[in-house]
Amino acid sequence: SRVVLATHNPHKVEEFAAIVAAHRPDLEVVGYNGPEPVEDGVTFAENALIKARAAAAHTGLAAFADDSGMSVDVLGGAPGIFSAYWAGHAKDAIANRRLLLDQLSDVVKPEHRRAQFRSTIALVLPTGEEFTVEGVWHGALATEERGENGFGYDPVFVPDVNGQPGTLAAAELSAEEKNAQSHRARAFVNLVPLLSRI
Ligand code: ITT
Repeated sequence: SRVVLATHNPHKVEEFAAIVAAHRPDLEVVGYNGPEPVEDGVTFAENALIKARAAAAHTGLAAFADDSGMSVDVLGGAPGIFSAYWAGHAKDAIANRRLLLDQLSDVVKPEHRRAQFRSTIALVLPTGEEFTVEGVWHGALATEERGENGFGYDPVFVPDVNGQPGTLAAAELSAEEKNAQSHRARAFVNLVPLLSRI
């Protein structure tokens, strides 16, 4: 069966290609270059649905989209849905993660630097049926940028290892390591049972 992946972020395309291959190698994932809808929802789920609906309407196929971001406990869950634009109007990943480190510069104790990556995937079927699933990757905000892999906030996020604080930033993990445990991979695992409806 075929499904459209509604994203304009090439890093997400690459990660989903590996994640889908690991869990549903038979699934044909088609890219999406259609118009980008205005993401004016107030939750990850609303924004994921806005993107998936636009792609499903434009293609007539089943479509899924990820809306994701970094949530820092001491900031009340921010940047959250504002992750892509945290430092301004341009999607500037370097400025975004430096601002976040600055905002936490007075927070010294590691247990007060807890943060999560969150992903909500929305699936919209040609019938109009809609579903959302979530994945969370727990960890802490680093005190400095580390590593060259991944994208976005990966250099400033230190994921837990076996439920305990880790030492490596997400950007220091290989793509295989990240895709085995990330918020996006966990959300996709929750999507798998729904894919039988396509
Ligand atoms: P699409 O809407 O086209 O899918 P986008 O990058 O604008 O692409 P979002 O609106 O979901 O996607 O914004 C997600 C932002 O959250 C992203 O730009 C990063 O800053 C951050 N983010 C999400 N997942 C991440 C990950 O796995 N690693 C690092 N940063 C991530």
